[in-house]
Amino acid sequence: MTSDDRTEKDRQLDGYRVDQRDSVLTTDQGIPVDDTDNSLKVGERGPTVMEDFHFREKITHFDHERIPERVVHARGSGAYGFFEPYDDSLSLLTRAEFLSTPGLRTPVFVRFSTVAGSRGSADTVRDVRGFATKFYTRQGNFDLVGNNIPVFFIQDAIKFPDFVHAVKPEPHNEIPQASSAHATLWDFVQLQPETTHMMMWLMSDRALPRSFRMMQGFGVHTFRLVNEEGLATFVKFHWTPKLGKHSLVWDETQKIAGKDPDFNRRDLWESIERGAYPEWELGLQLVAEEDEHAFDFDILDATKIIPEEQVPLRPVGRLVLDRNPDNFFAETEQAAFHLGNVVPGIDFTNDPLLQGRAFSYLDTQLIRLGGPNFPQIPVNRPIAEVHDHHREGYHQMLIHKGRAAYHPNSLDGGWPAPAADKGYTHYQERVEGHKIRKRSESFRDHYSQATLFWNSMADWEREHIIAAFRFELGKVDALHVQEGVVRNLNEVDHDLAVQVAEGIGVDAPGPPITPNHGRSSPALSMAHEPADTIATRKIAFLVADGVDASHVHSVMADLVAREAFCEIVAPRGGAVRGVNGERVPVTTALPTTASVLFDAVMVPGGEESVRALSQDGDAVHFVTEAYKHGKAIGALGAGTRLLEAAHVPPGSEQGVLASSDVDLEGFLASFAAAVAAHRFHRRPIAAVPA
Ligand code: HDD
Repeated sequence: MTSDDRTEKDRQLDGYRVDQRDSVLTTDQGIPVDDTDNSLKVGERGPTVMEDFHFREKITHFDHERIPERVVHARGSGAYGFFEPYDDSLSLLTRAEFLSTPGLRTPVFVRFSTVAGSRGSADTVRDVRGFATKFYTRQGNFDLVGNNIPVFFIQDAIKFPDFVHAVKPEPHNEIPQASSAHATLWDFVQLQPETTHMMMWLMSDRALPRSFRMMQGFGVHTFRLVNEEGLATFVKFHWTPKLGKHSLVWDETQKIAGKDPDFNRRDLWESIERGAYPEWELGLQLVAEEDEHAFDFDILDATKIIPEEQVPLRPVGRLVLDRNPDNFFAETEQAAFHLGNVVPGIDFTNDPLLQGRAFSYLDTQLIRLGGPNFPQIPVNRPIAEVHDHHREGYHQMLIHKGRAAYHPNSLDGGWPAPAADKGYTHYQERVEGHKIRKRSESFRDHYSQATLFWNSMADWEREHIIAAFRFELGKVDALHVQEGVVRNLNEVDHDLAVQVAEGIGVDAPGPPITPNHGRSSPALSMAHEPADTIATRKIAFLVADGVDASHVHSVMADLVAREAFCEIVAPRGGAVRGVNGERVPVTTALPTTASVLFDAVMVPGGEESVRALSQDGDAVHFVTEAYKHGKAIGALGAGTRLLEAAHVPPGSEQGVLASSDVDLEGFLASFAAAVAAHRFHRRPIAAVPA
């Protein structure tokens, strides 16, 4: 990146960066330290003396290094980048400059997360993923605190502590970690049918993203855009990944959780380090104020989507992440998102989930970051100027000059003064009513959209959903809870409920109260993703001594030209010997990796290499397991014999490409197409022992 490409936020952070190269060690007071390996003692064998200020300071700081983890979304990773609108067309609808100034690159920090697990939990668990974006706009910070699923578990924020207590590890034994497969969550779910739609998404492959870079993001709520005239338009925010939406399969995710618990974090970090910058398109669904009631659901209900077939996405700009943080704690851990951070031109609606969130996020930072001055932490600081009458508090970093920390004042010239027409003006919505604790009748239908989701799935997506329900409910040790969930599922789709019931061994339900309405929304399925790129897909080349190096070079050159990431995997590290004595450097040794960490496998030829691999259980398992997980497998020349050893049947329609080397060009094109297809879900794998 040249210095000209740097965002204003990046330049602001320079003032806080500390480069310790060529520096001597000092205390926090700047006193040079000559020895940090031995405490100050009376004689070589002690005792240690209290006056050792370096010892005291070092231990004290260490003792205080931890802060509370986030109460939800504790595990996450973040990156910086920018947002850029395509044109100025939104200027008619919103005062938000960052959405409508062509060429204006607004710096962003994005943090992706899981929800239920604690800070050290595995990345690939079945869970919702957080997708929180802080836009450092010239009009102040706007935080879009979204998820990778467009609906939520509950309709009213007052239910959030109940829901989170149910999904988190159970309170008596703190089991299970980072998993919804336990009785308390499903007990809550069966008693709170508003969760049904979200549970359909959670049991789908959406909860198992292959990469943060390959998942959608959603603002979830209906917000408002407000223009210069004060006129509002309802809006839903959608992030669509440039690399397409892709998921892992459940068996794979469980294995990755052990092999590489940092799988998604590493993927984000490495792709940015390699210059393959993740990118999303921002799309908006816009609904005129007068159409608020034009739908058969309430647009203020966060358990509902607006089907894209009804209100198509309007593409408005792109988000690019191009820089990893320098320090995880300072930046990612201390990043404080707040749904209440909006800029002029973006406003709230009366969605009761949204209104409650607007309280919770500020509140939580006070305990997590230790006081009201957390907006001064570098990652949280706006690039817009900040002037206020707030004073003091823990960790105050600013030296406010002047006498008058109040408004109005005459002693400091009345400054800082209200911004008049440049200020944030709340949308002047007319509201009236009785003060009541009640849910709107318009929020009552909990099943129609769950059915819409189910109806929109491809057959393999449905199989995955059924398997997920069977797994999760199979872990529930209370029969009445299992039965309660099946009863709810029956109102989604009878066949779904019957299949889940059969799998967990409870009685199949009778006919539902309301039969399946038969409608679908193709946009909800991941089966229609274009298979047009293999960029950043990880491909393992399985090799041993005696490999045909020309196969390695020609196939790898082709895949790299298509922007794939290739690694040479061999029984040991270092290098292997090619068939003509050449040195082929090894990227990863088999004992340190596994097929689950790759998207595809390539087996080059070379009699000796393939013979060795066929007798190596790890190598054979690598191929068998990749087959089981639906991944593209290629083999050239003698390499095809490793597929035989792994009992993998060749067949291009199932993504297994074995070639005798005659038509390399044809092989390369078909292999790339198979990798781009991501997964082959129709393979007969029931009996595959991997
Ligand atoms: Fe939340 C964190 C997303 C409902 C209360 N939430 C948090 C994060 C994301 C979301 C992505 C992590 C931010 C980060 O990376 O630091 N939350 C959502 C979405 C919701 C939602 C999309 C529904 C549409 N959340 C929600 C409700 C409440 C909260 C209803 C409370 C009434 N959420 C919090 C929190 C957290 C949080 C307790 C924990 C850590 C934090 O805020 O900073 O305030």
